[in-house]
Amino acid sequence: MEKRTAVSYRNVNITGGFWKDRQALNRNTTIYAVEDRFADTGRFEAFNFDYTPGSDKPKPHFFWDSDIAKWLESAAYILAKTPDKRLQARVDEVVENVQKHQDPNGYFNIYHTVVEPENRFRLMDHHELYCLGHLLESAVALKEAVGDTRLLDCMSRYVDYVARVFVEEKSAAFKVPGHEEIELALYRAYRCTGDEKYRRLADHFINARGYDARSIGGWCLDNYCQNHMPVREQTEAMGHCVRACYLYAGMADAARYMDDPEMLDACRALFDDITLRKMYITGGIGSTHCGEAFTVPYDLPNDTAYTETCAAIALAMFANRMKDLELDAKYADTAELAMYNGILSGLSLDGVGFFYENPLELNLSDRTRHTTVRDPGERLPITRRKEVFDCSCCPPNVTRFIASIGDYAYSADGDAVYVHQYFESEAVFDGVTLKADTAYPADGRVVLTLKGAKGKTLYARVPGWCRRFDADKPCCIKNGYAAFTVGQDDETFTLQFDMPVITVCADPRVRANAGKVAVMRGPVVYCLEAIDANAPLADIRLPHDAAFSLKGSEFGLPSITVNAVRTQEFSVKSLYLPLSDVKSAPLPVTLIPYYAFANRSECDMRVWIGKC
Ligand code: FUB
Ligand code: ZN
Repeated sequence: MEKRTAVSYRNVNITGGFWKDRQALNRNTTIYAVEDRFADTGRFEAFNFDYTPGSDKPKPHFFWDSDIAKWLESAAYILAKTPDKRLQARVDEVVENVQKHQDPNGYFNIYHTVVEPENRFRLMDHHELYCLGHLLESAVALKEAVGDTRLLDCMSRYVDYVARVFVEEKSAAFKVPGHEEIELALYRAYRCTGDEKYRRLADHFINARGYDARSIGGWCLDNYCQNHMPVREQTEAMGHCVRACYLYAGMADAARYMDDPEMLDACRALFDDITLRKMYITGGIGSTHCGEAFTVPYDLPNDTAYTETCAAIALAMFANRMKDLELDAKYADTAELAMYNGILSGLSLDGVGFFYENPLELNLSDRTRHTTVRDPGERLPITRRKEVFDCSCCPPNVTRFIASIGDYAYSADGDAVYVHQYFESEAVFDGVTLKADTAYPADGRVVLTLKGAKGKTLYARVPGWCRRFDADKPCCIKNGYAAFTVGQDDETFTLQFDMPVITVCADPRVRANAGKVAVMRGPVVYCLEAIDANAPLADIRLPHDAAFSLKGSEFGLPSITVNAVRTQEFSVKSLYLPLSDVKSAPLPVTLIPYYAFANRSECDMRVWIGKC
């Protein structure tokens, strides 16, 4: 089995360009904004374990631990690069509280200590193992970032306790977590410490899934938490999208650490099912709010898309693991699509607001179309980002993703160096120093300088969206990567990815996009907002030979102007007219990067636009 080693964000410095700006915003604004909102809502205070029923303190939610854990993990990534007294003080406060309130037997969970202690490991959907997963990830992150092992020591004891309850005594009321996450976290702890106990427990939870007679039950089927069949038999992505992709990421780790080709086959099938049948053009997943879930192939409605920010992050995590198990550019292509579109749209441009759902179409007037029934049972995504949600899983997921985005760029395997993402950056790994000079994705030119790589092969991804690629040195294309022989100790390779504005069609089986096109430039999906078009969006059509121009960079990347076409108002009073009587007129419009929608005003928006 192929096994490349991903280069850690710790060895990659983003030195300029698109992601440097986003990391600065994350470090200077977003991390504090999330901290403040989590403080206002009682999430940090909950770690004092002093809530009592009837007190005026907010009642902890059963997965508040995970919100703070993801915030801690984000803080660790930031602290790895930049000392910060405020972040460090908050990290210390949380870690000391965990040390203080962990049960002598190792158990740690706020809700099931102060609210429902009698139900520890009795309720499959109550996220204790999910919370442990996130705490364990943050513990590993703190150790690796700043050498702080305090939290890992605590979580190591909790893992021992969980192994006792779930593997030795089998005394829990369920066999596998209702919300996956602990699997990938355990493999991560194994990778960091080399301690087999983490790998054994991860293997246990992965292998036990699909055999559990007891499931969440109630309103959802077993596929909601991917417990409908053993994981090696799963070929269709089903159920809650975040749970699914966290599991699939754990399965990719399992394939790697268990050396299990059958598991890898299942991962391949699941990945293809998602990306060929169930993924939005933005890299978002989750076609319905019902169960926050996948539905059936090609069911990708735009205005009711759920496309949770966490789900796009989870997909990127899955893809990022797969790229190191099989050389195929489709994995890094998918991670790239999610990162520039369905993930980034979850964060406002000022760094303090979040979308949980990321629809591809907003129709403000449709929100009031039901005038007769009180509760039509319809649910549309919100149209303005919020600073915090009752269920606020997405904001700290965004902060950790952006702070650790360097994890996605490079891998190595001794004989070769792999470039998966193009970030202006400097990286040192495997005895090699790699410098990438580029304005990508504003521009498709990338200059890679490698020192200490003589005799190795350089694999540089040719993005799936790119139709014309040039390089200044001979290369051959292997599974979407340009392979170059590095002949000198200090060598530069210049790559040019042609990056025109293009219109894209969906597979005709995607009913929602019939007769429509989307506009992309490089990996970035564009959208049309009503404030940039003087006509109802549903009436705007793009000619097949539309001439696009780039304009400014108000949102970090150029906007796109184009002469579209709209229908003129009917000259006679009529709701319907023969097509031959209908007149059209040119209409100049401006498209902006999808990630930037809903930042200037609340207005209609669409990614998929009519074509003519
Ligand atoms: O249940 C924990 C998190 O909250 C899930 O991952 C999200 O989908 C949201 O439901
Ligand atoms: Zn979320």
